[in-house]
Amino acid sequence: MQFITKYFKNLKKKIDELIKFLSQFETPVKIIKSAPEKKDAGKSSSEQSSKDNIKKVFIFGLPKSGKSTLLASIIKYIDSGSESTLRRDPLNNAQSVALMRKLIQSFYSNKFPPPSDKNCINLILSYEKYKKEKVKVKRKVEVKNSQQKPKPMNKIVKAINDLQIFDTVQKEYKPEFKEVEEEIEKEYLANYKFDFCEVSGEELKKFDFVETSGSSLDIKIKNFFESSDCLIITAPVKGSSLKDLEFLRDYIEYLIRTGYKKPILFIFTKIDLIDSKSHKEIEKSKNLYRGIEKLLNSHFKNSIKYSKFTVGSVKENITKNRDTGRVKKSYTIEENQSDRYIPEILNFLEKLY
Ligand SMILES: Nc1nc2c(ncn2[C@@H]2O[C@H](COP(=O)(O)OP(=O)(O)O)[C@@H](O)[C@H]2O)c(=O)[nH]1
Ligand SMILES: [Mg+2]
Repeated sequence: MQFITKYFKNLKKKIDELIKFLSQFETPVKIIKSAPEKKDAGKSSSEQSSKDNIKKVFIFGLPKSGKSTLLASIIKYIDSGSESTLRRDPLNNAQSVALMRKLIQSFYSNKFPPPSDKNCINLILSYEKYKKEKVKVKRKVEVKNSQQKPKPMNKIVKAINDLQIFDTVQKEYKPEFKEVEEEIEKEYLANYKFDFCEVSGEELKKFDFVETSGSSLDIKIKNFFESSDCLIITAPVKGSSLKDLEFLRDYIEYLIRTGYKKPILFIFTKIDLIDSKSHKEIEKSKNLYRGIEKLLNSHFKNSIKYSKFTVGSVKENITKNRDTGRVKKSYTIEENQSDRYIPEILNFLEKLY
């Protein structure tokens, strides 16, 4: 008798617990949303740390070789393109933002950027874009198990099981896992920040140790050059004088002598000036740089890339001064096609990250 009383007491206790458990289902069910996956979750640590890392780009090119036009085209491409967003930072880079405005304004009215008289223009170009990256991830997958996987229990059955009132406890299922590696594509927001240093013609000449012996390069420019992450050389396919080419050649000798190790992008500019169908014209322009190319290829074989660029088609405007009778030539952009050439250049720059 005592045993039966104890049994029923126990059973009552268990049923009370069961009722208590079931009563919680009367309260409204809360849905907790998991936090959205961060877009940059797939970033590798090197990318994370380089987020604010600014890459220095030294642009070397003789006066009027198209350096400013190239910079204006890069800004325009980023500003008007659908895949990237130009970021300005007027609080930290007021000068840069002012210059950017000037370049964009002249460019959108089909004018070439105004020449600069400063010894070096620093243009901080910052932009972001979504990038896809293939990453390898390790994942656990269940190995086929001889033991049968139990059907998912509903909460009530599980509660009864847990309370162990009845003898119906299901055998514990122990799945076996193995680790597999697979490649997945992750999207992340990449930040790029470049500091372009475009040196004025006068300052650039100070690289010419033959002509200006004794005069030294501005220390800021020298430091920038020495700490640069890459070098862009602009070389027009037409219109360079023999003196210009000699100077460029000596600059390359200077790079070899000082052991420049960073990536170099050699851009043939103003390619609209030669007829792409004329074999003779192409050969003539190739001949201009043949010696320079040979020198570059033998000494910077693994770090040099070549590219080409044009702003598009250019219109020559001739105005005659009524009083003096002097003729003045000016150029405007007829059709801006620079966007075509920028992705290759940006690809080179983004690889620095
Ligand atoms: N035909 C042609 N002329 C260009 C092109 N880019 C620049 N120019 C001309 O070259 C001049 C100098 O260009 P700029 O970019 O200021 O050269 P920088 O002195 O090296 O900065 C411009 O005013 C234009 O007249 C181009 O792609 N095609
Ligand atoms: Mg310029």
